[in-house]
Amino acid sequence: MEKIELKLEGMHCGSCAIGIQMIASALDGVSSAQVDYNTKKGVFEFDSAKVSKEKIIKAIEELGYKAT
Ligand SMILES: [Cu+2]
Repeated sequence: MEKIELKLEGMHCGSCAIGIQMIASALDGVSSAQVDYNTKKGVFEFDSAKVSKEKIIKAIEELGYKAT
């Protein structure tokens, strides 16, 4: 299991954070997603055999946020 922390840009309220959490946890291979609106950071745990960091970032960017 791998863990990454991403800096998230473009969130403007708590439900943005929940939306990112939901889309990330819906990805196959992602076991946990914790997004904090106040710190603008998200911590994602995933199985690197099933999903990549790039794929998680892409899913977040498709929602209209920037993840680095
Ligand atoms: Cu929002």
